[in-house]
Amino acid sequence: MERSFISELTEKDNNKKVLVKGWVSEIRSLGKVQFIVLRDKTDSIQCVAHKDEIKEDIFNKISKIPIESVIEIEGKIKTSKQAKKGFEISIHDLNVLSESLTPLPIDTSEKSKTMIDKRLDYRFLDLRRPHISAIFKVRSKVFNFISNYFESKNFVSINTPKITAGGVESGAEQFAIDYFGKEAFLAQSPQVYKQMFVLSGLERVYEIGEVFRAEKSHTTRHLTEFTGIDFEMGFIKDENDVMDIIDELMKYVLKEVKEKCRPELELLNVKIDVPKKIPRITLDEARKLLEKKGKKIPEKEDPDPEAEKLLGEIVKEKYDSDFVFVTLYPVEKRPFYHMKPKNNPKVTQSFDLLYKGVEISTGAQREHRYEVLKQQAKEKGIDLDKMGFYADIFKYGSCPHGGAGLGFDRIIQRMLNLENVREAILLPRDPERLTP
Ligand code: AMO
Repeated sequence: MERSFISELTEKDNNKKVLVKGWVSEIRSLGKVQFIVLRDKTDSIQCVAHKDEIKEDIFNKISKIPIESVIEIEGKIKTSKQAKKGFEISIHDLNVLSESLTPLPIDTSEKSKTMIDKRLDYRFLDLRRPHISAIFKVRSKVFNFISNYFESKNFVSINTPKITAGGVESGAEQFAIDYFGKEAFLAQSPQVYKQMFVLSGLERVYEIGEVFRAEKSHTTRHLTEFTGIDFEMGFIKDENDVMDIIDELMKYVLKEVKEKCRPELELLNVKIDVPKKIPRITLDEARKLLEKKGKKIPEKEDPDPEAEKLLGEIVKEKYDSDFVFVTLYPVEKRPFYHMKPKNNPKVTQSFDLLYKGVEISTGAQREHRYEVLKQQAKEKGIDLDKMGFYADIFKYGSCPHGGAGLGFDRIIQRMLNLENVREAILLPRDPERLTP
């Protein structure tokens, strides 16, 4: 007999013979009747064994099966008013494929109160809980929606090296590694490469890949290895073209999640709001809005996480949007490769995107004119010509361009209202965690 997945079974299958396989969530023995709650990757179902209807040895072994053992059950679908689904499986035969050890190192029931650190130590068991695996089913779908979006807009998918000789972001954030006796670094952004391949003539590129940051941050937003969604596009008018893409991307992704991840959203008790248009406010305007609510941001400072959270709330009330673009960050706070507007050399044509009060993206129009870029680098104490191939890419025909990087893990965290970004990634890496 072919295996059925639990979610495929319906009341209409009454009396149909089925074979199901999965993990044991629960066993209840009530004398002459015993219940097994069996779980596969799709759902759970109650299976029932009546002492006088099955072989004695099968009936007797049920109460001894440890929770989380893997079993297969052959039986018949029977409608039942008491069963949660309105039907159950009446067991004819049962086979234990692998007995679980006891006790389990963590509680795998939905009521589990195990702390996140212990859960991450046993992540493979943590995912036995349907509302935890639901996070990763949504994440997988979102990954596809994002690729679909970029493909539909004629972006070319690229894969760039993660072992590098150095990047263009702040050097302090790089992990140094020993590369056959030479010093190398794990890429802390595909920035140089995405610009390189726009200027190669591909014009529009994107990459969804690992990004490494040697930041000793113990926050709910920071990882040392995260998944970045980076894109870059040529022949833009200005940074608004980049924001237009993100605006459309986020709306598309949220609409798709809302439609295609219904069971997971229900399990996670998450409601998705798709914004009409993501508002764009300048950093100066953001400062004023925050000040009105009693939060003053010093002139030379960026909003801190607390201010970003408050700004998220202000924007939700004012524009009914979970998102907001904050634009025109000061030159001091941005890397040398951001373009400056003609009429204001103190700021950059850059933006951050906040989602429910947390930064999920940074982007900008880039300076593509070699001489200007060289000057801007110099102002930050960097010699562009010492940056090797990065300087070269601007010398042989370079078009106006811009792009952004989005944090995939943070997007999932904000979307699903998870407390910590570590909940949104299977195996997080942070300053304290290198295993499993
Ligand atoms: P930035 O450094 O702002 O920009 O990174 C882009 C986005 O990546 C996410 N992010 C993180 N997520 C988890 N843990 C971290 N430690 C972490 N650091 C960053 C955030 C952030 O918005 N080259 C530019 C992008 C560009 O201009 O195209 C860059 O890397 O969501």
